[in-house]
Amino acid sequence: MSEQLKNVHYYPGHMKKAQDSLANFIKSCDLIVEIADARAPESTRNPALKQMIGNKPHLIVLSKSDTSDPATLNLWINYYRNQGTICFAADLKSVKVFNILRAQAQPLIEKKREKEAKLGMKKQPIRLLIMGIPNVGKSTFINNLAGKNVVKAANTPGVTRAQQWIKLPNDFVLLDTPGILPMNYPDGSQAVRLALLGSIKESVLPNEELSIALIGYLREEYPFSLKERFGIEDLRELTSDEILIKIAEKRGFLLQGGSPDISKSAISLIRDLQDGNLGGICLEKPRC
Ligand SMILES: Nc1nc2c(ncn2[C@@H]2O[C@H](COP(=O)(O)OP(=O)(O)OP(=O)(O)O)[C@@H](O)[C@H]2O)c(=O)[nH]1
Ligand SMILES: [Mg+2]
Repeated sequence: MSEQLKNVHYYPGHMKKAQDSLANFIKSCDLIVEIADARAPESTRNPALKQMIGNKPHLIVLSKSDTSDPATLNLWINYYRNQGTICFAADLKSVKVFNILRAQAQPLIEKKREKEAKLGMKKQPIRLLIMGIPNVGKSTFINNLAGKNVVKAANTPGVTRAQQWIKLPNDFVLLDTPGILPMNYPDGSQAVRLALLGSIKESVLPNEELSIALIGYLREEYPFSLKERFGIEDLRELTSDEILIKIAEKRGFLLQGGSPDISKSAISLIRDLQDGNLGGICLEKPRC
């Protein structure tokens, strides 16, 4: 891995501001819903946010399950459940998750209602704080629960820039928050995964190196994805650089003069991963 991929420092000012104000919101909410990407669950969690959660009731939603490898995803769900954390995976774009969430949060809701009854208080809404790194699907999760588009969601990091409370037509109130990245990456491969999945914006890390790293991983763990998507049979005889050239040739990405357009090939491979066109992929496995 090159020095540029190993030493990533990318922590825009708006993230620091968002992280600073998160502490107060954490205090006042009933449940923290942390969204992480089902293709790299642990890499798409921010250690600083994990620490801020403390003992607050906490649930992990692994988004984009439709693009993940089901067998490895199951290992991850069990990994978190074995740690005592409530966790479920979902395709937030096509499966309604309200009932799943309500069932998972039920013990907590009952506890809150009992406390209110004891104090003679009126029922208060259940306050959920939705947090995570950029582009993991926090706003999509909220739109899913609301049953319509109440907040903006798009495949680019940093869409949500400010905290925003959303009232649902039931007992729930949700807080959408801006994505917050880790301040640094002791293990460079985490930054690579975040860039590949679109949580670190495209201009921060070189696409060609990212795509070579991706090819290196896919040829070991998911050779069929490269074979099926691009019709490359002789994977073992090719280097990762040569595979990137082959992808350019197979997709017809050629520069003037006919040589392969590596840059276009790299961007399109990364886009294929992000859009789920390479089949179900997990970029990491739990250490059991
Ligand atoms: N395939 C798939 N795409 C999803 C899913 N959830 C979210 N997305 C897509 O992921 C992209 C990012 O979603 P957002 O909801 O904007 O993510 P966010 O976490 O709010 O991002 P920021 O506000 O930038 O921090 C969008 O293109 C969504 O359509 C899912 O479960 N499956
Ligand atoms: Mg958002």
